[in-house]
Amino acid sequence: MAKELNIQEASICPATIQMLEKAKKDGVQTCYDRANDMSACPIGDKSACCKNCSMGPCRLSPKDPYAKVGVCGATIDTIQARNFARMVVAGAAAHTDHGMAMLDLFKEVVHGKITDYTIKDVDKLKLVCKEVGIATTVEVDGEEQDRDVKEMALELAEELEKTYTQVEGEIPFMKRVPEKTLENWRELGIVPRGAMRELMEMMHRTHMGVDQHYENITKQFQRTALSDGWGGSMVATEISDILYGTPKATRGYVDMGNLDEDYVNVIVHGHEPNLFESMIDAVNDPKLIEKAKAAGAKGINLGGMCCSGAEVLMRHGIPHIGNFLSTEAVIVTGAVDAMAVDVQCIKQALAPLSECYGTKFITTNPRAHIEGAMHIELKEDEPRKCVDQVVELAIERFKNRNKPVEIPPQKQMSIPGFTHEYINYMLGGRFRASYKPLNENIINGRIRGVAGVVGCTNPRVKHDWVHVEVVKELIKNNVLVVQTGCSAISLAKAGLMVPEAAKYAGDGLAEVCETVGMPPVLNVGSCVDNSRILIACTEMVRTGGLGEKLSDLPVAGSAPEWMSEKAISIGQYFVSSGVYTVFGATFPVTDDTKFKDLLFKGLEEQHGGMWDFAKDPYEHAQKMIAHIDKKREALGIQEKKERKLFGMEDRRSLEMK
Ligand code: SF4
Ligand code: MSK
Repeated sequence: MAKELNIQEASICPATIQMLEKAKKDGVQTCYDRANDMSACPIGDKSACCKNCSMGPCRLSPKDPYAKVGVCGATIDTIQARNFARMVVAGAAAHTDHGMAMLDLFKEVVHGKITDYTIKDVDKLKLVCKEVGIATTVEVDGEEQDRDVKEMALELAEELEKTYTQVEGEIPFMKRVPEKTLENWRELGIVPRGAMRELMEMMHRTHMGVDQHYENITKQFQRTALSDGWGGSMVATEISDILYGTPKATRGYVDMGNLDEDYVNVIVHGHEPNLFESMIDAVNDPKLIEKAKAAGAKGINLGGMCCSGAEVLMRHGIPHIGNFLSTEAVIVTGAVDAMAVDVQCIKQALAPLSECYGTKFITTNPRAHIEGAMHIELKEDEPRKCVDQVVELAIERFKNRNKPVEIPPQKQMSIPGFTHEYINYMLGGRFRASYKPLNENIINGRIRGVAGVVGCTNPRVKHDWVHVEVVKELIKNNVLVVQTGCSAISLAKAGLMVPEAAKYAGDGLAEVCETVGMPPVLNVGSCVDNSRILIACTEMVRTGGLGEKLSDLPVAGSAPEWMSEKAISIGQYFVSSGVYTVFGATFPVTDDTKFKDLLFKGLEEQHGGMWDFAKDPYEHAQKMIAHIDKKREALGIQEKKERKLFGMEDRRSLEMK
């Protein structure tokens, strides 16, 4: 007999709660019910089992971890290090494959073989070229001139391909890493050579009977994670900006109230921006709008979910309908006429659930089919074939809607789009773009430090609640928060991504926000855009006054409700970059083991970053604040100095960079 789900305790999102009540009445299940019915396996939860060969599977006791070993003799430290490494590999592979697909697309666009997408942001192209050492100008008759865009783009594509395929050397974006941090990685032997090589070697080393020392396994999974953060993910972000434009602060609405019963509602869910960019063209096509009107609709309404949604929310202001734990609830509204998905974080349950509500559920990526879903492949040389068909199916479903529609009213305004480039501009203006005001305000103590709060939502904890409480506690204590992914959507729904939310911040942070006109919680995009946080941290080091290494900065990372292997890879590349990182919900290691000690203590000696865990949001935030204070102390800036706020005058007086 299934346990009764306490819906009011499952989430703090009113729209999701309303839909969970409706699901109950409709007799359908969601991940909340399934998590409620099925307890997590206590051995798997602590990574104390191994099924790497058929002499096992072997289960060790998480309560008495050194009591026994696997059939081959593998200890708890080896087993959990291998399991952790494989999570890093899966997460890093997801980002890397996404990045490589973006690079393939970029090459085809530059060669003119794909014409539906173009290079939209030439400035960004030049900036990335410069960062990896590619010339952007050429001397003609003694005069310096801009280089041909196609020529530059091809050279950049060739250079960035090394991120994936290089077998020896350092990946191109190592040129961005602060010198002292890079020196440290070189000494430790964790500079990534090329993502494919790191992923392959990691899988080899976790095979039965290969690498059986947790410290050596840890070294390789750090290298693998760095090939994601400073490689696969970073390339995905930069190429997306070059092709589709670098986001700037913009107005964008979130939550289920953005669905409209009178319109044909189309949702895009997944991670790669191509599907969404083409869908924007389709829903704005007058012919398709006419068809929708002929079917009795007022028009076509487009919304996003998960990271596909997060990207277009900040790039185009397209509404975001719900984060990972709301994706089923969105279908339960009965208002979704079609949902097109590509890769990552798409619950298999969406297919049968869509069938219950008559929603057309369409997979579009050759790498991700789902049993029960219709598959219409998005071919990048003719993307409109796929997206137009999705819209036609949505119109057909609208015409034949035969289920009651119930749309929760919640609709919240937010200001996303705080990319590194925009922060630079926001703080210093067009001609004096600079991080100097940010560093100054950290040094004078108005801003205590910066926290990256990211990651998924997970039905094992109260949906959105941990994210919101962690962030509120941080800003109350003058910590500026930057966010990505589903976590950003939790805070946007809670109304903290508007300048008026400065009222929740401590006095110092509130004054800076009011002076600059920014929210205390900044949305920087999707999961792969965590690379933007690395770039922002690098810029803080470059600007000066806050140390020489990334680990000197008064910053901390957090994923309060994480669930995916990608989150482990992200957490690891932050830790290996020198950032203290706290996870909530659960942590996949056994307590009182040497491996846990290494992750939670030993790594700090190597490069300044380490893992931590706190389920309680207030403890979680306080741990981050304590770390930030420790770094301030080490920098000698812990004493609050006379405040210095940067107004227009100050900005004008800043030296040109
Ligand atoms: Fe058991 Fe060792 Fe095989 Fe793992 S590799 S299943 S610990 S025998
Ligand atoms: S979508 S990885 S649930 S953040 Fe990127 Fe959200 Fe986590 Fe997926």
